[in-house]
Amino acid sequence: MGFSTTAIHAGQEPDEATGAVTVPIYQTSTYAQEGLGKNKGFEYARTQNPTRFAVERNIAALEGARFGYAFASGMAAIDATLRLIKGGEHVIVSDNTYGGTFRLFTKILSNYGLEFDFVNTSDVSKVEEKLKPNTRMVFLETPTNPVMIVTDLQAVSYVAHAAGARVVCDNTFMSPYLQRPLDFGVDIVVHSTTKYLNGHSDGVGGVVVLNDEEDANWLAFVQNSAGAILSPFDSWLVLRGTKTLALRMEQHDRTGRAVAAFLEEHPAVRKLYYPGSLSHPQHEIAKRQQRGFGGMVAFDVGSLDAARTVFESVKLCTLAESLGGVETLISHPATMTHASVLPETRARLGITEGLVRISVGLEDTDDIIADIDQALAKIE
Ligand code: P1T
Repeated sequence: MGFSTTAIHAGQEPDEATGAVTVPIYQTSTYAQEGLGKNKGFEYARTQNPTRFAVERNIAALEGARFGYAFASGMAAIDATLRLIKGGEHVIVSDNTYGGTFRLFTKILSNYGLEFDFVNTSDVSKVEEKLKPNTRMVFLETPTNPVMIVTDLQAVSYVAHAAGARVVCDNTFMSPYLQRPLDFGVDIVVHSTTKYLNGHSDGVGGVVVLNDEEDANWLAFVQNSAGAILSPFDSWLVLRGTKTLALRMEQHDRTGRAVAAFLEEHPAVRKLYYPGSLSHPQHEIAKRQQRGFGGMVAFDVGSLDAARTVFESVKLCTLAESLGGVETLISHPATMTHASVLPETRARLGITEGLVRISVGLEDTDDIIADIDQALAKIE
């Protein structure tokens, strides 16, 4: 079956009781039981909820996975995934990730004996160098937030598996329409559903999908025991979102290409970060493992003053954190999403004070470009 057919139908049968074609929002905390130990498979809503089950099955199908677990946020999904690692074990992480991921690993999980090494995973030899006998996970983001570094999923999976480590990929920037990491040997995919999967900037959520049954059972246990579940309403919003995922991603991708081409030629733009550009260092890898390049584009205008001018001059683009929604959002990684990353790391990665990130929305392409054009023209 094709992607959109799966998106519209997987995990969703017409409601048995009424025939409702849309999975209802089962807004209940508990379920009546017929007798002790006699129930319909639903006991308590932290453990089981039909709306959440539907979105979990839906996203698992889109990623080509057997199991899926939905959480209250992308960070909750990542936190649950790291519960596969025990104190004394080692994790290799892409050195540019969403700032919140870096913060969770370095400020919280490292207090519990988990050991982290951050490397540029676009260079597979750097991953190999850091592998140790106690390495149990390689955590990738590709393309990375916000400087769009691309990691070769197949090459890293190969070396990690040879060393007995699982590979996790945060696929938030691509969505399963543009990239399916499990097809390249990755073991576990995480998403912030807050972004493209929901797609409308109206819900926070996260999901983990995977094939390994033992790891899946542990994640289900963590989901129920720690309890950071996705609510029925938010599950329903994500289900509504994935139905149009293919159409939305096609348009995000089209406009992303046009915006990047415009920026690449603009004299005020010192550097462009976009894997679709022929000058991107991992352009060929991106072409091989992605169906397109998506709607995320970052560019450097050289100084905080210039960036501020852009933020204060845009009229259509909205200055805000987050991405992947229908409206174009523009943000300043250095002070917003990546404020918790050490200044020297930010400098090394290119997250300068002049870096601007755009999540191109679904407005008309010409309107988005015209807005950025008039804002860039205000830079002195
Ligand atoms: O915000 P939350 O749903 O908890 O997701 C966290 C997260 C995880 N992974 C990636 C790649 C992300 O980009 C995010 C959240 N990112 C933003 C809020 C942002 O503006 O980049």
